[in-house]
Amino acid sequence: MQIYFCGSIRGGRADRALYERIIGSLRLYGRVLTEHVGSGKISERGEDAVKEGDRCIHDRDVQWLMQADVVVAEVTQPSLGVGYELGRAVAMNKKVFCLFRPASGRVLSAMIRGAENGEHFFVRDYQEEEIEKILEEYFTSSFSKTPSHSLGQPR
Ligand code: 6IA
Repeated sequence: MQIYFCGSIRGGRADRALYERIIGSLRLYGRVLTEHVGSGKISERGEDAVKEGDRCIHDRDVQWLMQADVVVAEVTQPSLGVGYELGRAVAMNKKVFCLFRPASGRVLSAMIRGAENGEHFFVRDYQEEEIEKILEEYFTSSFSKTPSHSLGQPR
């Protein structure tokens, strides 16, 4: 199973450590294509991207999105890039699972909350402590997949 994880980069890195935790859990279900989203080396200023160029980043990410079996997004920190990825994922008919923390005090965009359709696109409100359980419930109900600790290796 190939998993595309979305989280804010230039939109702000306040939740980076949580992204790393989510990526660690997602590895129990398959290969995470976008592990860099949780990396402490990537700042929101994005100076490191200059070498590669934004077009390369965009094109590579869209390729990975096409390959993905499922898209999981932490959407609490608003990010244009994450919103764009979700829109592209819907257009590709991908299964999408969005995670939002109401305790942040934010209100999720209607374009994400309102995209929920009970079929391919789900939005789940959660608290940080329950993340592992919520991912397990999602992967079990949508893919009949239980966590496999032998898969839990970085790429
Ligand atoms: O607008 P944002 O930067 O917050 O968009 C974040 C989303 O876009 C993430 O889910 C990533 O999949 C994707 N994305 C944005 N920037 C990059 C990137 N830059 N590398 C890979 N994916 C990216 C290189 C890091 C750079 C900012 C230092």
